[in-house]
Amino acid sequence: MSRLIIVSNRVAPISEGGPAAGGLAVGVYDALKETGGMWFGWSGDVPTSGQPQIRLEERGPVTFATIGLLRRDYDQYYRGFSNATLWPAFHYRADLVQYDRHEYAGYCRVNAWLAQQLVPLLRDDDVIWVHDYHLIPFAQALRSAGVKNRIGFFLHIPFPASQVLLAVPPHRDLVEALCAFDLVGFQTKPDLRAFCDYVVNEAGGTVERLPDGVARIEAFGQTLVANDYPIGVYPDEVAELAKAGERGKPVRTLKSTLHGRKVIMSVDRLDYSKGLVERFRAFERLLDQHASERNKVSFVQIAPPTRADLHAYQDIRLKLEAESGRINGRFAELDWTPIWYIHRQYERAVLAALFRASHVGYVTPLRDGMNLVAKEYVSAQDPENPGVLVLSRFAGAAQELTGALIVNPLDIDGMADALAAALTMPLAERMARYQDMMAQLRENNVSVWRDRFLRDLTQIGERRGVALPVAHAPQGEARGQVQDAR
Ligand code: GDG
Repeated sequence: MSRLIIVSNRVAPISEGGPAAGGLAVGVYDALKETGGMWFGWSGDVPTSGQPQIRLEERGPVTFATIGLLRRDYDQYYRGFSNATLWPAFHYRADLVQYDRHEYAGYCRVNAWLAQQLVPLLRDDDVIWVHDYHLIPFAQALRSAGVKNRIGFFLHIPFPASQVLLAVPPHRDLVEALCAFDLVGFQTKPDLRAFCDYVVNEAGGTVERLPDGVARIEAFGQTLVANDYPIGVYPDEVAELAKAGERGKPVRTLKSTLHGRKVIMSVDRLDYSKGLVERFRAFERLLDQHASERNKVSFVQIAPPTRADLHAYQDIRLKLEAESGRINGRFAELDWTPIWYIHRQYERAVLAALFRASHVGYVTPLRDGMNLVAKEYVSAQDPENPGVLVLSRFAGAAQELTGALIVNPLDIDGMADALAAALTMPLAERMARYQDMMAQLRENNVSVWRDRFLRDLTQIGERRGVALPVAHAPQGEARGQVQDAR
């Protein structure tokens, strides 16, 4: 069997309880710990002198291969082009996009350098799976170094509509770089459609839907395939963690402090894409317009810090501190704090137990590739007395978790009404919604995600080599048109 090589910007430090905050790390680690293989990427260190050297560490079936980044590389590749240009653009925040051509040059340089570091570690039959927006030029870089292996790419964040992508000056180079992979995977069908739309309408390429639903793309002189692969969790594992923590200290503390009040729970990296300000305001609106909920419910927002050296992240932090202070000042009583805003990280097991102890999971990003918290919240519930998920329509997870109360995070009144409905929902309806979502989560767990992607990647020779007949395509579906996925 071929060895699996995972490449991601950051190789997450793994503690006993799994990786710390960050969806990619959680999903990738869950996938890799079963197959074994190598995980290659940045160690998180920024050495101040000397050339960074690769460090290899074996842990069970996984080899961690990590390397530091020099300060200039960190600034240009990671903090600059990846997180100040691509992240906001891909989350539809063209207003926050900052672009500097030196940073883009640094982004390409670091991709090439990382690829050169990986090459000596590769074997001929390795399957290489590259993750996320930091590493879009990685396949081009490996190919220039002579690597012939199969190389797949999975984008964890949304792929934006063409008109938004055009805000990133080197948009064409980026899509051309994506086309150098053998397989490109997206979280949802709308992301896949947006990519195909760019290929056809901006790059003059062609898209054919193969009988099994995969898109066969020709563009920039390359042939590749693309599809949607919604990432999952291990719902039963999360449920066990949550159950085990039911009588643990964090849950006991929460319950004794709340004196029987209900809990609305949110957990997000502190990121402007997660819609936290709108969420705080909708909770305020709930207290305004549903006065019976005052002093009956608290909203707990856990938001571990992330990318704190970027302006946009300092701004969102200040805004949230101001909003939570203002709302608490307005409604708090001697015995009741409406919003608990906690700017720190917790262990995975503690989070699972807190999810189970709360009545509403409040997950309302403005844009999100998938959102694993939504899936973890549902998984953690007590099947006999489950909580209700309130979920943004702009999270990829909303495509699957149709048993949630789906909201538009810009509609503050609508979100307040959904919270009120969630807090008063009868048990029978909560159970029906929970069962529906749990069935979906079990059917598409994280190993299904991994296996579907790797199966398609290993079949690529057949798909790319000869143009497979589009035998079942209905008449009129000419090449060059974007056809709907499956
Ligand atoms: C990206 C995409 C996509 C959060 N706080 C703590 C903690 N977490 C864990 C959660 C969850 C993960 O981090 C966050 O995952 P999300 O999916 O919600 O969001 P992103 O980090 O933005 O992830 C996203 C994902 O990649 C996977 O493809 O779903 O759309 O943006 O697992 O539980 N974990 C711990 N302590 C915390 O305080 N241990």
